[in-house]
Amino acid sequence: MKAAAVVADILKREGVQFLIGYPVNPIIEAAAEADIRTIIVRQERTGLHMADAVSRVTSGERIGVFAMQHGPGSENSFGGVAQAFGDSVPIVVLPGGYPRRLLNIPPNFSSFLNYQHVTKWAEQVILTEAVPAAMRRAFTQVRNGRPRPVLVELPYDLLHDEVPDGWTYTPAPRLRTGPDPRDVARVAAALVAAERPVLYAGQGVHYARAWPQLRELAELLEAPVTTSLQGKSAFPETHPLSLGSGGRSISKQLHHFLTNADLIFGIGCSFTTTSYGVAMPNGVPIIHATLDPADINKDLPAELALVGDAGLVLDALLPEVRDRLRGRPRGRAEAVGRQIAQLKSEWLAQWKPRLTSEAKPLSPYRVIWDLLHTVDVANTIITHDAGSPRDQISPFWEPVAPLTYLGWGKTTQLGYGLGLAMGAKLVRPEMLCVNLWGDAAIGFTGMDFETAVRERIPILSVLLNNFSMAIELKIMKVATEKYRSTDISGNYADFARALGGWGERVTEPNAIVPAIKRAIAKTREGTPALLEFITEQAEDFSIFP
Ligand SMILES: Cc1ncc(C[n+]2csc(CCOP(=O)(O)OP(=O)(O)O)c2C)c(N)n1
Ligand SMILES: [Mg+2]
Repeated sequence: MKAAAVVADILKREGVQFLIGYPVNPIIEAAAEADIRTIIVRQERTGLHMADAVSRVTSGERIGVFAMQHGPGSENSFGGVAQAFGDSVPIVVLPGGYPRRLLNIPPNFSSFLNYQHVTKWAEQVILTEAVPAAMRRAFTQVRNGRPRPVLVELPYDLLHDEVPDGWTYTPAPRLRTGPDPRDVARVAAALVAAERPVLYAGQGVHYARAWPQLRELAELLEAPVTTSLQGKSAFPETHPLSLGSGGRSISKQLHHFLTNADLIFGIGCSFTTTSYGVAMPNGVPIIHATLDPADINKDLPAELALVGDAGLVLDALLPEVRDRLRGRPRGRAEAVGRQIAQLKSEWLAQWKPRLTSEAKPLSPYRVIWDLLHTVDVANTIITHDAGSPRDQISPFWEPVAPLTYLGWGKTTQLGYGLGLAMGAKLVRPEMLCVNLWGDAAIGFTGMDFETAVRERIPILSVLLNNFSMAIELKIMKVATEKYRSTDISGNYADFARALGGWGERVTEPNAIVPAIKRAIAKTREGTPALLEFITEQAEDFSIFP
């Protein structure tokens, strides 16, 4: 067998159903021959974002794979891999390489060298007989430990050469590690002793599918729960103990409970310092449970720590906590729930004028509020984009089911949301998959709306067009006044229609809901839809200094 066919065969054995890619890479042709659906994008970055969503939405049960050509293909893919690295998403990246006689000669781009900093594992294969072992290493790395991209660079000429007979391949296992029982006992004691603990869930809970255990722990401790943006939807935000998610903008109840906490328990999170995560208050002791020991004491010192898969950590903690409580709830839940409800209603009352505004241009908050109350939230997967849309939606969207909000932001590439929604739709075709973005964001990856049309991936794209990079207005005052440097323009409803999708421009407040309903109906017929809402250049966010 030729090396390209061996790679395709291995992908199939690893359960890969779609190969997302951009030519030229002989693996694409070999995958099609092996009946793996090939999906061709308009630029590499979106394809990587789609592969990223395949892994995210399946908790890493299925791994997103992307293949591209050597040189320009690999050079142009950097953003997509870097985003997956920043947000710790396990994907397999298969760049072609220059033919071996030219492989490491400048100025030829070396994926092996250039991707070192944004992958957890990168390999360059130069012998056909080494292909199966390289793929085994890549899949073992991507399935285990800290989720992050892995890369195997396969030179163009090598992919056309024969792999000697006799090669074998066994799919890589997914192995979990558990915490030290002595530390589990210490953590359980500290959690039970705390008067005002707050649980903070990261995406480790999603990858471990440890949602029931998280909920059980919260209910046992009668403690409020928040999440990182990446962990959003790990806990139902309609639950009486939910504080909503962390992010740049947050709810009043989250701000209040975090500030007044006497202990914060982070589970499946990195506690990385970021502008797009809620900051932990100074001086409050932290217990840090995470898969990756490299995160312990990294940005924040931990009073106690547990290293292990979030599911195994919670499985170990639950009986220890239960023992210490001796089966007797302490009767805190009602008071905590009441206080959350009180703060939440004050907060929503404060935002109500924005959320239900009749103004024109539209309030972006009104669009989000109407969207939230028109879709079937439990059967919708939504993602934000970089810019104001992220900070406008994340505190107000209340997911009720796991992995129905794809949150991100350790790095924040404009245009990421489109590929995420498309990748989500590939693996969850029964769900309404939505990306919410601004008019700067669509400038980066908008052309791949054509991919959604051509490849029959009927997503709903919600665009807030304020003809501006509004989030930059405050920091680009002179450039805006003198040179209109934050202005942008475009008619994106026309653009969507020109690419073969459904497109509507909405300017009236009472037209928002009917347009959403028509667009959802179009997605059900198999047509991707783009709703372009003409919005004001809002600069208000639910931010607590
Ligand atoms: C690739 C990339 N370049 C630059 C940025 C910095 N950036 C963040 S948001 C933004 C402008 C966002 O404008 P838009 O999408 O229209 O949203 P708005 O704030 O206007 O609602 C910029 C330039 C980024 N996140 N990603
Ligand atoms: Mg804008």
